[in-house]
Amino acid sequence: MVRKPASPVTPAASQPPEVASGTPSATGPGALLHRRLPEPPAGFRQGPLREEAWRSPLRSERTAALLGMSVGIAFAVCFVTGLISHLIQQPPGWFLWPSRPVNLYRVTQGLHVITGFAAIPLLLAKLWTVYPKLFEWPPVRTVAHAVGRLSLLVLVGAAIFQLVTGVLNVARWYTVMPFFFTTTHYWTAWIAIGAIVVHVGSKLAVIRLGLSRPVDDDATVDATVDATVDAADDAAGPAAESADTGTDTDTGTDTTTETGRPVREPAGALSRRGFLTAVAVTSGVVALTTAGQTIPALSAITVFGQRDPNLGPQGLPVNKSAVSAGVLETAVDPTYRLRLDGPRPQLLSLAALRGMPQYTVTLPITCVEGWSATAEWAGIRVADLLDLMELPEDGEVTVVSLQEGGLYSSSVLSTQHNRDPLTLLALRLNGENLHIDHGYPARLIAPNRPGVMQTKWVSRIEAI
Ligand SMILES: Nc1nc2c(c(=O)[nH]1)N[C@H]1C(S)=C(S)[C@@H](COP(=O)(O)O)O[C@H]1N2
Ligand SMILES: [Mo]
Repeated sequence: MVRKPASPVTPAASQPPEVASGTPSATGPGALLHRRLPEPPAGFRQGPLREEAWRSPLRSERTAALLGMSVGIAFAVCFVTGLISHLIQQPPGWFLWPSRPVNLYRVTQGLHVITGFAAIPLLLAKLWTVYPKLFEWPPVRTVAHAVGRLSLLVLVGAAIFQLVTGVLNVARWYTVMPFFFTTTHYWTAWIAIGAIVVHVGSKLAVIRLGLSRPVDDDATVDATVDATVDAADDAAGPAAESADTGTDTDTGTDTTTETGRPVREPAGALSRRGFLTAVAVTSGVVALTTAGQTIPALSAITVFGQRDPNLGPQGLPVNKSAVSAGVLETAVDPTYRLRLDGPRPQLLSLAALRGMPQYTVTLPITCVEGWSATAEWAGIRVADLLDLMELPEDGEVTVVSLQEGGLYSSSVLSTQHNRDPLTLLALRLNGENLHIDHGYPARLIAPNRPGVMQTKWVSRIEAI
């Protein structure tokens, strides 16, 4: 039970200001939270629960804090970029997404997927660094301690869930997800980010001290951190109390001897610096080999990207084919008419559409799954069609597909996008008539918009 001596504890750490001033009183509601719970029989303390079971010097507060910080930053980037993607697709009244710069969504969504993939090795390393805490003894010290451990379960569960479902979605492996990916991934993101904020808040003292020393200087920092945190954590007793197991944070104390001097690592063993470097390199390699699906210069080394942005009919990937959308016949029906449902309804044949002024734009398709590819599109300005149907300047429209049912068979074109001169009802792609899988006879292409909102096989434009 005596995990460490009082000797390495600095006077400041053994009397931290938090303990002196701000601890719950012995009678307040805090007292219940911090009352010691009875310890389970010592006989249960076997196997991984043994005191000496976890000895790797690679597990220190310092490595845990650095890895935690990188996981935190990665999740923050994923959260913000994911939130942007969600808001664009389901915009509340206050949210206006601009049509320029044309590649902005490509950057935010590319970052979302690349960062998510790069976070996998970081999270694995972080979990490896801290998982001995699963076996801390006693399993629960106080009610507050038990609540803290439960909240970690939520944090780890939500974080793993986000990375796993994100990868499954990019891999388009929906059969193993018995829920609707988009909604679930969105709400779990809030749980994950909330749990991260709570976790960081509760560990600030450890994190600050853990980060304040060089990586390989493991002499007294861990013990100091432990003492401080134990004291703050565990107001029931004095900081250096020998009965305090301090297992909350001291997975790295194994390198501290009774006198607080570091144990020498055997020559040739992986150092902490080496461990962190290996993790960083792995994460970087994953990022680079994912990024090729959206950064053309890296496409040759794409391993984790599911799409080569150059592969597919007319040099562009296809997500939903004409066959799977059930439009094989309707799309090539000679009686096809584009219906404009507005103040002045119109029916336009393909020949009529081809007879209107044609424009050429260079714009990317940016799939939410992270791949994107730039192409040259030619067709009619949507603004011209809106004028034809006499839609008011501030009017919005829904673009509807020949495809019946399906989540992406229609999309809303907001005022920011529908009058933009780059927003086309495209008839041609890279110099040819649209391939049927790219939306023949006509598809929407607008700047700075998720792929799911670039509706293919358009049959109707409808005023809202
Ligand atoms: N009608 C319809 N349009 C659609 C879809 C769809 O399922 N149905 N998928 C969208 C998605 S998810 C993407 S990424 C783009 C891909 O366009 P592309 O196949 O021409 O590359 O089309 C979009 N347009
Ligand atoms: Mo997509």
